[in-house]
Amino acid sequence: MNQPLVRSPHDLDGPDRSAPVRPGRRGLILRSAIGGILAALAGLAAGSVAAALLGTRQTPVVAIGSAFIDRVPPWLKDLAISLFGTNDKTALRIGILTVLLAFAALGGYLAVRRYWVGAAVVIVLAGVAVIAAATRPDTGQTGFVPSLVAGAVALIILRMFATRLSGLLDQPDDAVSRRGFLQLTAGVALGTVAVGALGRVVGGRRSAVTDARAALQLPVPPSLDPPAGVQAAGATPWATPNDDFYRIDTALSVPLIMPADWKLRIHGMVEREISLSFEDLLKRSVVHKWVTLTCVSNEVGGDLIGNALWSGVLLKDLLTEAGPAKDADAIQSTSKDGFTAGTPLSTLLDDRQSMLAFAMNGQPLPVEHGFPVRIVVPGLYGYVSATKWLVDIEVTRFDQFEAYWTPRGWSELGPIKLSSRIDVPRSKASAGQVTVAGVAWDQHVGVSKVEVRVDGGPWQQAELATDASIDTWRQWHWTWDAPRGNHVLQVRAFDAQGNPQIESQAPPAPNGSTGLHSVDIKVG
Ligand SMILES: Nc1nc2c(c(=O)[nH]1)N[C@H]1C(S)=C(S)[C@@H](COP(=O)(O)O)O[C@H]1N2
Ligand SMILES: [Mo]
Repeated sequence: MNQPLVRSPHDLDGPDRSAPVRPGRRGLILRSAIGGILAALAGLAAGSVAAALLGTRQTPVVAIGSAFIDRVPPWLKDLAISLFGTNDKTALRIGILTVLLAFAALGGYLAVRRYWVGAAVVIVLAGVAVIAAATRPDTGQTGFVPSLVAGAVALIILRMFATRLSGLLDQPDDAVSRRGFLQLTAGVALGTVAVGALGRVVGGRRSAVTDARAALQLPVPPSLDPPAGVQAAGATPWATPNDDFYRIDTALSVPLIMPADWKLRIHGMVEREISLSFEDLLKRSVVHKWVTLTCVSNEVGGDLIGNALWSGVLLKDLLTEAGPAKDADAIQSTSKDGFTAGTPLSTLLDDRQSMLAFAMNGQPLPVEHGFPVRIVVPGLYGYVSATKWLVDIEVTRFDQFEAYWTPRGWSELGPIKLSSRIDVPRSKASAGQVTVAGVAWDQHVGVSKVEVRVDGGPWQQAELATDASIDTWRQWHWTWDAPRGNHVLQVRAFDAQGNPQIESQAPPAPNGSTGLHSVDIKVG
């Protein structure tokens, strides 16, 4: 009754523990682990089909991953971004799958000896996924079902493996049991692949949304070309193509919204609630504006920044129509998947042209960038303003709510900090005339000067490219007569009032990194 759970009946008979594991036993361990892993994979495949049929994104892996993302501490999020960049989501999926399968292997090993002990491992794993899915804000009523289905299928298959393999416990070399295991393995593997393929066919929601996106006719900007003179030779392209635009969000699987189903409610401390469909939005007067978006998680010298031509409707117009109460000071914007941002009302009502954007560089918003509608506020980090897959705006007061990142260690307010970056050279150069170039930004304040220095020497003024507006980044370049050897290049910017960039180093949390970008250059 009280023997350790992992012991087999052999152990009870008192085998010599110091004896080398018999080949038959090692084979049993391997087979039982394979059984556990296949049971889990079959469950996951069934869960994906269930998710596709129900039209939910909450497969077991997505459910666990999303719950994980909501709970990870800021330092770990930053570490993930710096290790994996925009691939952090793929890394998380692989990580979760690896952990799940490792536990499943253990479950398989245990189940052969005592089915219910192995089954308990599967039940706990499925239970975690069910709870994770059920506590998501965006799962609706059925989000937990795929995890439930996955758990049930995994249990059934685990039972089949346990039954087949238990024969090998007493007779490790029993040919009939071995053949039974092989047949079951082949059957389950084939079944899993077939069910997985079915899931792909059924999961047509993504293609329905991409088709609807492709079919949209949106107001076209007068020109997609950057204003004249904004590009400095050698620097990053001033206009960031949609495919190269950084992506940061908590959505492990992107919300899929059909434009025809999209509705936005503007409510709360207003005189008149407004409800808008996508069609209503397009009927309103449209603005096109270049705005540089920046992520608060951007490290000094990092690339979580991009500049695009956004098209949309002014929030100022909509909010004025709704009539905010005098003592309201914020909006809380909510995404389809439950993400929220808190934005000062003043930044939406002033002249900076904050907007509900539906297009990016003349294209409907890419699905990953918030299709069909997101917010763009010049001058604020994305986490306090740029809600993608927007579905709700509540006019309120900062003392009435906490947005998504606030209880997770980030400041309530997130104005972008003056910063600058060296784009070229990054590591090597040939002796002689070298173009040093990069970008500087201080959205909605403006950049007035950029300086570069070599090896801690005197600051030298760089040449600034044309300024498109105070809401976009500004490019600069400087010609360096580079001598051979190892050198350190540094850059610093000044804002429109002539204030220099903060030189002391600070990490991204809680409200944006500071410090000067330095690069080590080997001149040969
Ligand atoms: N729905 C939703 N919107 C979101 C986020 C999110 O996690 N969920 N992240 C914000 C953050 S932190 C940033 S920096 C910007 C990034 O926008 P992008 O991915 O289009 O570059 O989106 C903002 N909008
Ligand atoms: Mo961000």
